[in-house]
Amino acid sequence: MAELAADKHVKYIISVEKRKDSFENVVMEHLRMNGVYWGLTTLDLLGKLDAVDSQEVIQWIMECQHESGGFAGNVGHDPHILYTLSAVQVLALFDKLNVLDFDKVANYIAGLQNDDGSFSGDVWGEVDTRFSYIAICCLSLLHCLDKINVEKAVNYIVSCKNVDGGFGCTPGGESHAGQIFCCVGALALTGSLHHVDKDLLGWWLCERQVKSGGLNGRPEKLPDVCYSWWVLSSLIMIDRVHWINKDKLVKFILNCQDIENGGISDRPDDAVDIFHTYFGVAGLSLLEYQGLKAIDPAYALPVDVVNRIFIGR
Ligand code: GRG
Ligand code: ZN
Repeated sequence: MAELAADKHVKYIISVEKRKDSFENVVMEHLRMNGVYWGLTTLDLLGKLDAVDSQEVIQWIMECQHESGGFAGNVGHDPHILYTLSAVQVLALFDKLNVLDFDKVANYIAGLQNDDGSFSGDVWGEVDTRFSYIAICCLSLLHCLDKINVEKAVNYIVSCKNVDGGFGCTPGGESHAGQIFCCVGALALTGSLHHVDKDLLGWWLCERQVKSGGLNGRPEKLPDVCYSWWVLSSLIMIDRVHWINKDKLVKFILNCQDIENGGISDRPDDAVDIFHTYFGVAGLSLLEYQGLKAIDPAYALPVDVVNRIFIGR
């Protein structure tokens, strides 16, 4: 069986970071903050975070902060809750959360909570359980959950629960593995997992494994490496990860590697990208693949980074 081409993936991630005019970087211009989070978290899981100049990254992150306290995807763009979480996560990787004015960032996020407990992504008002997770994860990392109405936030998420045990993006929305990660993650971070029917949801999630060993995001859909993150992290949070065949999933992920040039794709023989490289490596980390740092399924950060924040060194 193929092994994880760790060194090749490190080279691939660093080269994407450097080639500012590459196709991948041009299409990702506006969401660069998110791409930097995926890339650097993967490097850290591979034990190679020191291959990047942290000073340079931190300075660029701070240039992306808006006067509202939120962060944009790149310098000169508008702030959004997603890029704000990515900025906080990257600073956490570098142990540099102290450069932040916690109140300012937390007030930006708290300002996006709506009367029904839901969260908007930015001033334009789109509502989605993705943003509930992001708000809760970010505020938790900043020790500022008291800035929002957690009870209402939890009730909104529970209102997005479906009869199949899964969750959608708004009440009545179809269950989707990405949305399930967000809702289960937010419930885990607020100590509210009792709202989840673990057996029912665990059954739905483990049925995502198809013949090839890969996982899909909804019934009848194709498998995709990214669901190794969305599905697996959810199964771990509800203690049902033993309901899938781990060996077959490891094989599926390893089969999606570009062994020559590095990087991981969504499914075998497709083109690699930075997102699926993260999802593949993070998935293998959740599967306890040897040589990788462990990743926290709720914070989506290496476990040592989370421990540093909550229990100190
Ligand atoms: C820090 C890990 C972390 C996440 C931040 C952005 C976010 C919070 C969560 C996104 C959750 C989500 C909705 C993921 C799903 C993304 C995805 C693969 C969507 C594709 O959906 P379809 O319907 O594809 O186009 P399928 O696979 O169903 O054919
Ligand atoms: Zn995908």
